[in-house]
Amino acid sequence: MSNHPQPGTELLDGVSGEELFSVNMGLTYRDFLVLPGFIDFNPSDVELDTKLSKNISLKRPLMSSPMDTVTESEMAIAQALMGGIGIIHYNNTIEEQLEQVRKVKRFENGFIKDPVLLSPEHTVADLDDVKERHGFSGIPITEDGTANTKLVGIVTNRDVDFEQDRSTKLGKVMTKELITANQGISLKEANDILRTSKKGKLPIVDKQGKLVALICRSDLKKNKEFPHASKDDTKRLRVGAAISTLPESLERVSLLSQIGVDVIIIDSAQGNSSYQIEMIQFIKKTYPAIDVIAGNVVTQGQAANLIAAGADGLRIGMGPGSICITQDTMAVGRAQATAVYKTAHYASKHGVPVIADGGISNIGDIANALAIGASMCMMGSMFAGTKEAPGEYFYENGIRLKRYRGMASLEAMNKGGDKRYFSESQKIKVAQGVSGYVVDKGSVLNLIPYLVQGLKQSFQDMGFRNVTDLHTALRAGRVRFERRTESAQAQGSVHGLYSYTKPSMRVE
Ligand code: CPR
Repeated sequence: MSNHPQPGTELLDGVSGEELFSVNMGLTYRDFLVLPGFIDFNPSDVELDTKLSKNISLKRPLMSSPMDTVTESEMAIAQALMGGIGIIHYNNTIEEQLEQVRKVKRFENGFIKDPVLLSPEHTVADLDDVKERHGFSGIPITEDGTANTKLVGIVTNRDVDFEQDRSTKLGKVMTKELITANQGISLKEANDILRTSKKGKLPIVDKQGKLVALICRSDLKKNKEFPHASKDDTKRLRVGAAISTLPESLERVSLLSQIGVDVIIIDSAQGNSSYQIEMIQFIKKTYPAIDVIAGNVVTQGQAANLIAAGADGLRIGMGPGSICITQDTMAVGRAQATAVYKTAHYASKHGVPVIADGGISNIGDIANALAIGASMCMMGSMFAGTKEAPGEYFYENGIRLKRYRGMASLEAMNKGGDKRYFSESQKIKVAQGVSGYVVDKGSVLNLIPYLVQGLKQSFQDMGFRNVTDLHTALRAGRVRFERRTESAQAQGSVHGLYSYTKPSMRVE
């Protein structure tokens, strides 16, 4: 640290955060750069530990947005395994949201907790259908095709490959002599059984013979270790859930608290409201063990109200989202870098971490957000289009795509997503976002390590080994910035080439 020029010395170059954001003009992440510092460590020495909220620390400053095309259980599991967190959206019924949270809390690495099931009454054609939709065979058969009844068999390709009549009932062809294991078995023990039995699948059953999980031989090779996984005190993965300020949220929070949700995000486009203040106070009083992240806000005044009400974290952003037309439609909002700096500056004095939410499309944006005071980066479009995002892939002009939509796009609002926009269920709905498509980005389990490696290299260039040092230096005026003119921005991007290949975010 002593190798950074100190304020007041001749070598001090660039401007401090305070000077950068003192102009009366909104800045975005592209409008400035961090000046390089001194390197005396490797990227692998960089620690990205950070705070999500007053009481929750995470190993990675990355999280996925509560949007119905971004975060359901599969995404939240992947985010938590990689050291961040996913926030389950609320564009669903209370029961549906609870089920998503439950799936994350019940997750155990290597154990499939809700396998596809069929009953003896289903036909070989039904099995073909499952294979086509999910891409796997080897389906456990229970008495009624649900997890509520006993396991009675298993059907694999070998049982049906030569079956001419696809209307044959599975009860006739399934294998009934099963090798099973009892609930409570460790992954290692289960793997040993699979290896010696040479079976493809190992059903795990409870005392009543009901199926509680399945282990697949094909997953054995894929089972990775996740040393940075975000876990609660009882070693379950962490997960958050979004709620609105509408009255139905009282029931949502009560049920979410019972199943162990780690954090609640009150999801409003403009969070500085009496509704939100009352909601924060209610949750903090009734469920003190749950951290509440409030927002969204972009000014210090807004932040002050929510912090005074008891918020454990703040979500920052009004209008920077990739799918968002709020600023055009409402003429209210703030350029995102200015919003993050100003609110983080205020919130840090109260020990409240802030989340930079929206408008992040590359590693540099993440690095900039952290450099100006954010403790976490929330992303929608970055994680949309991954394997773990809800929705099916489809092809357009030979390109593999998935849907990604704003929560106040007309499409999402018609499904209930307007809860964050105070629309009072009016008949006339004003869209604040759009619906579109993003390209296939592969798995989050590959994308996040790519983002993390890039971020560590960025920290090395800045000359900081961790987020705490970076934030301490920011407050002391030791992180030095420089504004970028439009021509500097053009020069900083690829230019002057006839053609080139853009690096892909799809990491295999
Ligand atoms: P990107 O990461 O895609 O740029 O932005 C995601 C963020 O956009 C979300 O976390 C949320 O705060 C915000 N958002 C979602 N739907 C929106 C609509 Cl319709 N309008 C404005 N902001 C939206």
